[in-house]
Amino acid sequence: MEPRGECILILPYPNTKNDLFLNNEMRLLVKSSNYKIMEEVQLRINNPKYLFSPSQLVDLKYRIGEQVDSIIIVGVHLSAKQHINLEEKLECLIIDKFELVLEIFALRAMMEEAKIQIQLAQLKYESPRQRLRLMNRLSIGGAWHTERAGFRGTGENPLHEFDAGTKKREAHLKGKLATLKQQRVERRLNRKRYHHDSLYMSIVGYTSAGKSTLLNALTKTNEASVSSRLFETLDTRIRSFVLDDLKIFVTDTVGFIEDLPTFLIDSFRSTLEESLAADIILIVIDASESSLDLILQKLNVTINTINEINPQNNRVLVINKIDLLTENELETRENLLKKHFPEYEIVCISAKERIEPLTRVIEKFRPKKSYLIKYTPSFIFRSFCHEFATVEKEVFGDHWSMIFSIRKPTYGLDFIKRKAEALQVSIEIEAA
Ligand SMILES: Nc1nc2c(ncn2[C@@H]2O[C@H](COP(=O)(O)OP(=O)(O)OP(=O)(O)O)[C@@H](O)[C@H]2O)c(=O)[nH]1
Ligand SMILES: [Mg+2]
Repeated sequence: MEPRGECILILPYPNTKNDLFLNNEMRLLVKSSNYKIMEEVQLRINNPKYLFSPSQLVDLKYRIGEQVDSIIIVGVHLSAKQHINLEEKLECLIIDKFELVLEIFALRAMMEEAKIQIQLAQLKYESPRQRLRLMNRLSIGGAWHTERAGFRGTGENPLHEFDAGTKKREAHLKGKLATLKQQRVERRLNRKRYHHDSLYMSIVGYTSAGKSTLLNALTKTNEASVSSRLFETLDTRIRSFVLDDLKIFVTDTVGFIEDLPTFLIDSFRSTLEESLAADIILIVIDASESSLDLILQKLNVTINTINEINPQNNRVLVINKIDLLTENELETRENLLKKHFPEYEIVCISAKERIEPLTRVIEKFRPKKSYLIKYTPSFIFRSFCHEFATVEKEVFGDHWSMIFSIRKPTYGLDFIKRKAEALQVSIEIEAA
């Protein structure tokens, strides 16, 4: 990707460990969006109107100098008012954390639905700022002046026109999204109709945890784009693969980050909701993070986000990138996660080198199929069936019968038939 320009990065002066973490993440975000950081400045946030004190602003202005195309990236979320105030004081382009994330999202989205979701989020972000700029140009300074005499009811008020334009555009984008959502729901229903006995899985996790690498490993392709840049994946594409005779559909999802704007999550809510309505959620963790705290922090961000959308589903914690760990490091990390999340199934893999432990876990979630079996009375055959399958109901008469369920019918039914033959028990089996 082409470099997008040079910038001065302003980060809040860190007071806590979390501030350090957020600042670091901000640097990665800037890198991922291809701005070149010319200078990094750490400042104290101590002014609600301009964020920074007058003397800090003077200093900043001095650093920018005469460069008209300067870009300042601020590593926090700015309110619309703060944004415009800073823009006017420093007379240059100011980009805050929201805007940067939106820019990255806009660059990476490939599918139409994601593109429109981002346009909607951009509209929600941009319109209050545009409105303020317009108000300043009209020198009316405050919202209460918008109804002043001369404008009222004439339809000439530029602010009214602006608001109407924004509403119209929002309605247009929402309409497009509704159509695309409908098409997606229809596709899903069709898929469920034709593949009702398949397994549906979704891969979630912090950005760069290795979700797309895992998707490629499971489907034995290289279709999903993999990169160390943040937010590489934005489109929730569905792919399928076969494990023994079980067809599995799997979706890769947008990665999460700490502090992701809620309106962005809202924009992606319907696609996320659909992905998270899966039979299994694989929560991928980058186990090679520099500290245990960081692993837990990133995992909590993921779990909190998915809890908000769908708190009930089978979850597997997938400890990834174990090829980068020593045995001791892996043991410590695994024990830590077991202690914090005793209710989750945990599995350790390297999406790059070895995913077999995960396929074994997926087997446990293979949907069961039910069958009715009638057989000539035999205690030995009956106890074999009890051991081999889950017996749901039994009836005893001239013939004995039971309804049982198994996970691997192709293999399981054949095994039961062979056992009956060996015991000279005559049987009839049909789907229940
Ligand atoms: N050593 C090692 N690197 C891995 C492994 N899995 C993924 N990676 C690397 O981690 C980086 C991120 O991988 P991705 O698969 O793009 O991560 P992601 O979770 O899809 O990221 P986003 O789409 O940005 O949310 C890439 O550089 C991968 O090559 C692994 O098991 N071992
Ligand atoms: Mg990805």
